[in-house]
Amino acid sequence: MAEFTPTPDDRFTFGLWTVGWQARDPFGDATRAPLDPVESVHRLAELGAYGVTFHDDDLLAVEPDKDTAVAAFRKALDETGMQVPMATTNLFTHPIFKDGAFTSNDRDVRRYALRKVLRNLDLAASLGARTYVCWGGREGAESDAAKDVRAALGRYKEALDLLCSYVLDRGYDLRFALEPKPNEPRGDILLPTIGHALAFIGELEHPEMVGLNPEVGHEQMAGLNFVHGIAQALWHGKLFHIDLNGQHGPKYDQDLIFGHGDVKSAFFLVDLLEHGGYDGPRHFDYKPLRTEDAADVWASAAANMRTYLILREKAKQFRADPEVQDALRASRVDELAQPTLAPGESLADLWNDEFDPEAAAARGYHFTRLNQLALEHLLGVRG
Ligand code: DIG
Ligand code: MN
Ligand code: MN
Repeated sequence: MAEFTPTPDDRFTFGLWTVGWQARDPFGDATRAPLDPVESVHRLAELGAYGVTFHDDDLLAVEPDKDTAVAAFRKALDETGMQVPMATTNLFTHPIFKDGAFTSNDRDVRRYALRKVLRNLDLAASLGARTYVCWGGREGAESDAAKDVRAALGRYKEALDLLCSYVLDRGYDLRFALEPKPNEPRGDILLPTIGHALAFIGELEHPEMVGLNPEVGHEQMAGLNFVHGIAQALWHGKLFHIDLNGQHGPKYDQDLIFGHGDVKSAFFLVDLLEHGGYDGPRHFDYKPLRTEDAADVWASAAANMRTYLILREKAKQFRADPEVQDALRASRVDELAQPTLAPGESLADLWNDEFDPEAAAARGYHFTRLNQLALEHLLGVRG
């Protein structure tokens, strides 16, 4: 029986804000006490994690003095060997950001937001982070009268261009990863999906320095197929990081434990990540359920990693199953990788096909058998 105990080699990482979420929501107060980031580093290391990620403000959860908090954080990282592959800025909690940060109508707020990010870029680089996430949770509006979206995108571009030039000037080994989300906390958020963010990146001064940090639940909130979104991000070479969690379709952002939402999508996501050329951390951005106590929080962190490892093993068995390989061939899945025109073929050649459209139309693709095999691997009755 495969072992599902995580080790740092699995490169699982967690945001400090996940296990540290006090479970305050729009309809209720916190159900858990503040959590010291130092304890999170040690506990996650004990559970087999590879690293942690943070917003600037997360470090101040229990220690208001920044130098003291950062020193304690560094000490915990040194003691555990935990890495910090990614960092980000909290541009959404403080009331100053109520109309956004980079795209607030208030120019002074936009300038303050840039200073807040610049300060944390220095800290992120000093901790060895390679990816810097920008989630524009407050960049948006509740009314189409309130936001000139063309102007907002201009300010968004201005901010990213400035931040990229700062990283280049400082010689930091850092890239930016935009995190799309369609709504919540704003009525509509700018750059709502992977597609919007990819189009935006193409307009930047340094597009090679900007990629994506897609989150499972955010695309699914918009009713989109997350596996397709990740495949397109990979195809563009823009999957710089990923936020793994669970979601039950188009509703509020649930940030469930990975696999605790659409588990079939999670299975195919792990299959893609493990065989599709993503070599970044497997990062969890989830919220322990508000119903849980402190001990349950650590059980929830372990559940993310264990579920990923179980799905990784099932995906491996799925791909190794001779019947699956036969079904993939019968469904001509591999034929899609074959260019439609042969090397050196001209359009003139295209007209020379001997082809019977009616016969082709009558052919079946046998996807039912393939999908049933996948489901049976997932349900544990094969492999
Ligand atoms: C929410 O999905 C966002 C924030 O938690 C954070 O800025 C980002 C980092 O992954 N995800
Ligand atoms: Mn989310
Ligand atoms: Mn996220």
